[in-house]
Amino acid sequence: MHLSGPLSGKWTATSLGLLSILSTVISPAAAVKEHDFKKCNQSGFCSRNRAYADHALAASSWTSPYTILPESGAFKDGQYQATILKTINDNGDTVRLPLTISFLESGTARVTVDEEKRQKGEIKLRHNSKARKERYNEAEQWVVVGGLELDKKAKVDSKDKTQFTVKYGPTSNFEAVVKFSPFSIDFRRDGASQIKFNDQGLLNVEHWRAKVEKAPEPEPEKKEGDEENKEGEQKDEEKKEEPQGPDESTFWEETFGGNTDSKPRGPESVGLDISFVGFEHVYGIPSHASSLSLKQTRGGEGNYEEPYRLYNADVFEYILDSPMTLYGSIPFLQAHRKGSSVGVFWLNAAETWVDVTKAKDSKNPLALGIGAKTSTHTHWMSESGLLDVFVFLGPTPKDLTTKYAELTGTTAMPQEFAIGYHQCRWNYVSDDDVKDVDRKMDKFKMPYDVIWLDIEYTDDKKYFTWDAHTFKDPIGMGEQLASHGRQLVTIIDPHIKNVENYPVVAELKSKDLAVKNKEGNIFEGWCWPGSSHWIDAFNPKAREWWATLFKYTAFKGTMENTWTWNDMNEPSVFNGPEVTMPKDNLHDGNWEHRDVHNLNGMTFHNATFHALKSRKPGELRRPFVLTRAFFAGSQRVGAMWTGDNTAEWGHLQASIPMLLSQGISGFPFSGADVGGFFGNPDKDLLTRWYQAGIFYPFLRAHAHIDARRREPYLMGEPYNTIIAGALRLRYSLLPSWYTAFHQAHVDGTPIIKPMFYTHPSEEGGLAIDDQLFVGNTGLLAKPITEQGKESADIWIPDNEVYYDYFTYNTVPTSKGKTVTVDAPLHKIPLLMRGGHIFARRDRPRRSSTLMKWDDYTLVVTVGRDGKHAEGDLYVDDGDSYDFEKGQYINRKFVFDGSAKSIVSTDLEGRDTKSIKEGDWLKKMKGVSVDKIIVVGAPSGLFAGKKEVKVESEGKTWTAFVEYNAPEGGRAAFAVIRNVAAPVGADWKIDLS
Ligand code: NBV
Repeated sequence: MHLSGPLSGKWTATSLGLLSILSTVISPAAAVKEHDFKKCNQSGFCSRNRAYADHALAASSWTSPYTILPESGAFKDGQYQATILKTINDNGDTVRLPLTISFLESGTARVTVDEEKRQKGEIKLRHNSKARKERYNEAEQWVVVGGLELDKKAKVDSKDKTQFTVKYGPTSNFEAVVKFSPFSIDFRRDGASQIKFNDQGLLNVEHWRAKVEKAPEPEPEKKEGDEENKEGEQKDEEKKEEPQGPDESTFWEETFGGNTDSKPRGPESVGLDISFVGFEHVYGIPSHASSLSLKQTRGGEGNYEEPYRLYNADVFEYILDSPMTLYGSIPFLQAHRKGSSVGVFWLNAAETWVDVTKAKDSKNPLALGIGAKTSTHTHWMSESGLLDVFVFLGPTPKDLTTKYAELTGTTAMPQEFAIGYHQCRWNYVSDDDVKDVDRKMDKFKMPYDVIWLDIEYTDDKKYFTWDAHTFKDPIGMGEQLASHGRQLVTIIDPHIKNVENYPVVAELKSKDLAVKNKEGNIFEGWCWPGSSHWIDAFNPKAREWWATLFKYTAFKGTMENTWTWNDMNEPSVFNGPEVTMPKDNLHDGNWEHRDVHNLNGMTFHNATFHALKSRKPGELRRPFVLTRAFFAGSQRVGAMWTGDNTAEWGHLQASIPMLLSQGISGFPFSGADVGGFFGNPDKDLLTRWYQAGIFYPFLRAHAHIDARRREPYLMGEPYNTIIAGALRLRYSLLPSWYTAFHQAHVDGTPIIKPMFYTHPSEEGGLAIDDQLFVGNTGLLAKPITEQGKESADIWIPDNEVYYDYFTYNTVPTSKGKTVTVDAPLHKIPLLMRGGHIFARRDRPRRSSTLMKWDDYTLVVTVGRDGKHAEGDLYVDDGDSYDFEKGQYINRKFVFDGSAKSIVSTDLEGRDTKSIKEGDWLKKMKGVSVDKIIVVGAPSGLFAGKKEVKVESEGKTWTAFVEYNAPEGGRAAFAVIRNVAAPVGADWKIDLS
């Protein structure tokens, strides 16, 4: 039992007093397995919506009861507003649902369906709840940061009694065909349908209603033999006889695992079918331990039985290959086929499930499916809130990530150290322990930037305090780390220990800043500290107060190199339903937790991000905060990791598609615990995990408190050397990683990219999710994730030339083929695609900070034509916000075989000389591109050459060339040394 660790570990007298209570309360959490989380049929609204779908799809003639009242509609300035009438019974009674379709300048369309506010008194909440009565409509305030300008050029192109068509989009080649009855929308690009809403008639807005107290049903007469088949068959029989209509048993109350959810507003879910016409692959909606290309969810061979679930939860020992929910959610889904990428963003923060099915469309029944295209049908179901969906019509994967980023924001530009290696475990037990690990990493020449402290550093799980016995001198510890440019991260969770003499909880209570229970009193639940309260980070006052706690003067023992880890912010509540908060809890503004659950983690992460920004007046540094729970928009405030994985090969394997999915879903600053959190990896597994981990945008090793110590230097030889080599490879490539982060920051481009993203026209790559490209470097990695495997089969997406990263061997390839690359334990399968230039810093150092002023090496991989390669490099001070004021270097490098040159220019065409240089830019004048390695060097340009001329800023000088002719399978390569070209300036190398 894993929880025995922290309990048996280090408990003081007071906490031991809690122990017996705690162990009974938290033991359910300790045993969390699949069955501790709801299946769709255990969630009232999910099963009602699925039943609705079954009914609609089975009926020979199903008509969706939603109709636009045409006379209610008006189109103005890029927006259509109307009322949808939902017929709710055979008498023809209706409810009114305001509909807004907005066409945005970016070419994105937005469809919002609300429910008309009732007259005061018409709807009474049950239980006298204080919950708000309208549908939750504030998700936008948390998630959307731009891109909402209406497209005034969008116009109604045609209209008749049954439908109208709006033409919109940057080149007016997008159309929305809106049908009145039943209501549906067909989104088309260049005249061809791409996405359809309510085509299957599954739109379902569970309108608010008053609870009708039914007289108890008379007990059915008992007959002999009834007992045996009571549970199963008889219930099924009853169901069959039931009159049509939803199962009302969970309308007003719902119980799961002994917890009852009082549902003061009754049923209020929203559901909609969204079809992707002619698309066989859909991706996204993380986080799930599943493949990148989503599976079908309605059963059948190889398919899931359950919908993908999005309900942020602390899933203990999560299982693989499952649509089960995990710690964070992003309801952004993309569909892709050759020639088209489209997507939808379902902006709803309540519990959400998504069914995915695929079907062949055949217009001609005699065609027997021959030549038919496969379409993917998705069915979205959320428990409450608005129906609010953004539609992206592509046509490329990059268009989708860019437009999505316009709405939800991009990755915050990280501290440069944050993309180095992070050394974590639960727990480093004392400041001496931390200092010792720090020294040993140096001794074994393993670079690292950050060491982490988990919950045991605190005084009895009281955040913002230190255990005075084990962490006697946190500042001394911080200073040792700082002396070689290293950082410390301390964990701060959202549960605040409910105990006497703890000023933090006293203030939380006295200032009334905590989450409330359904009665409106402070919510009390159980977590690591025992009895706890939760800060309500939805409340602006709570966020202001939170910021005061992080000031260096308040959180004593922290300093400029201390940063933060937010765990358990789903939120994890050990004695709560599904290990989280009761849905009828109340947040700021009296919104029910049900409405905002998936946003909760982000609000806490956001509060910490802003708190770190205001630790000291005048200090303007980029914060680093890691979060476990997240939602769309979390990318703006930090990094995430995939939670508590296990030290098994399967988990190593699963990490790659999970992180690729994060990347295409707008939150690329992501990682998985290297080594696996639970259990003990053997040395081969740990080594392979490091070799894979160096391709995670966020690279952190972590281990459970019960796991054996596994700092990489403890592995012995040859493992130590191999792991050190992998870490050094990451460090030498940091300039390229940072450049990729900058791209993500600018426009939402993923940092690591799956094949469908880089090669959208190659059908063979659409389902591949075990290899990746790093940024724009052309580096193609396929980490080994299987035990004992000593080679990798890499799928080649195009007809470019590919070189082995380490040997410069040209791999025999052609488009669509798989090449087998040798990968004994010490070797990482890593190829370089021809046609790229990427930057490295080759001098091994202890931390990224110490590499700050090192010169650069450029690697030029000459393309198959022997003539061309290009790439870029972004550099800034890696710490402040001065980059927002032009204090950065952004270069474009071009190797041109015809012009016989390698040239560096400003990527944005800025006149760099006119930029007023701050200290950092001034100092960067002394930093050069000093070495250039040209792989695939054309002999015509390099053979026999000893020197080349370098010109920059009116001066010329000589650099030295060493040419190596091809040998065996190895490509020709040239090394140009002593280039001494200032990295921030224009320069040219003349190869003539
Ligand atoms: O704080 C302890 C752990 C932490 O190490 C881990 O990374 C988190 O995902 N935390 C969860 C709480 C308990 C885990 C069983």
